[in-house]
Amino acid sequence: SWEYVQKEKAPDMIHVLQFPYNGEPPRDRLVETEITRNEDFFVRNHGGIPEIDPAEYSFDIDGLVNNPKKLTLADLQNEKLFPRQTNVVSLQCSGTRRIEQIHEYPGDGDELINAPWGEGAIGTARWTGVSLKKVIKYCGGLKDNGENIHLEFYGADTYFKKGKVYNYVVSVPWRKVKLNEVLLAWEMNGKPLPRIHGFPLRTVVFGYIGARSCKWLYRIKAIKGPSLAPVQMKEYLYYTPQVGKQNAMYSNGFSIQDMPVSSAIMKPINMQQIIHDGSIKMRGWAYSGGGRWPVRVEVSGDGGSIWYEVPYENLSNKYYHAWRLWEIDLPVDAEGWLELCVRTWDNALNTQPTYVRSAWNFDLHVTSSCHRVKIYSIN
Ligand code: MTE
Ligand code: MO
Repeated sequence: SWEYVQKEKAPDMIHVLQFPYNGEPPRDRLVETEITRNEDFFVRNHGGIPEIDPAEYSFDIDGLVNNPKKLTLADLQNEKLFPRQTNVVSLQCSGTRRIEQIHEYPGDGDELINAPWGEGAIGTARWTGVSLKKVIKYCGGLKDNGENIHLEFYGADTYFKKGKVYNYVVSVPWRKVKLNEVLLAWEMNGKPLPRIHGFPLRTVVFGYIGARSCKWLYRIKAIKGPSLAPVQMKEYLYYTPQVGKQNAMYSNGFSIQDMPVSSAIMKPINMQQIIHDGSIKMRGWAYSGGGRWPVRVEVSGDGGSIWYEVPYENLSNKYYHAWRLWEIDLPVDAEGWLELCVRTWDNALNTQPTYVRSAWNFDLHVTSSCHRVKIYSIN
């Protein structure tokens, strides 16, 4: 992997895990641009990076489709067969901000796979490809009218867990695909997908956790119900607070699909000393999954007693499936240690839990509580 990290990623990526490679960009740079540069986009891998020769490449669509097919990239890119689609979509790993849960609940989670992410396991790109719905149609549609059918995605990478080797396999329900919200993408921001992001082809599932956006795609299988593969069944689960490491059963976990509303302060950063004249510039991102979008971002300089609304014109463009960047000059009189925080409301008027411990999931996925940073104010 290291070769591709050096070739395709910015030199100052924060290496969250060395192998499998997991990395996120420096906080300030991530919120400089609404569309994340490819070299700054976070990387989440379970295993190595497969080397696929695009000339040899094809992928299979089989299972409960009427006419199973093998397609090449040239087939997908043939505009007589499939209309091309480009969407601005954020991908967010459900592990974003896990480091806060690790601090709150030391010992929880799966130390083999849970990378200690900060606020940078999210990024936004302009993805180009074809809608999976159109490809299914080209295969004569689904059997049984698509009733309870999931599309299972196979990635060409392999990973180890507890001494066994697995392929990366996940699934999404047909009702998601039907909305044209699952793209088979070969371009990221107008360039071929970088190797590290799934070259030559990946799925991009809008508004779902990043895990369903399968890189290095080589097979799509239509099946009844969700995939039984371990990534789908045993990872990315949300448990009730009564469930801990000792009594967890995978069947008690809720399989996370839509991301909830969340946000983060990317500037200033934790423990920073700030000399100012009565206001502190704050910047960050706000995002909601499931086709919802941020409509109100509020910040506080006193840990959440008094909230200031970020002026609406200080939110970046609205898309249905992407983050909005925000900035505000927060009025601050106080000197000394202060807790800055942010919370976001989406268009369904969902907002964020107050504290990390307001929403405990021992599996350490989804840390969507108000994001807090401590700063030292000198006025
Ligand atoms: N696809 C394959 N084949 N293997 C993986 O390890 N990781 C998933 C998903 N797709 C993964 C994968 C996870 S958990 C996330 S969050 C996203 O890819 C991250 O996409 P990125 O690395 O392009 O940012
Ligand atoms: Mo992820």
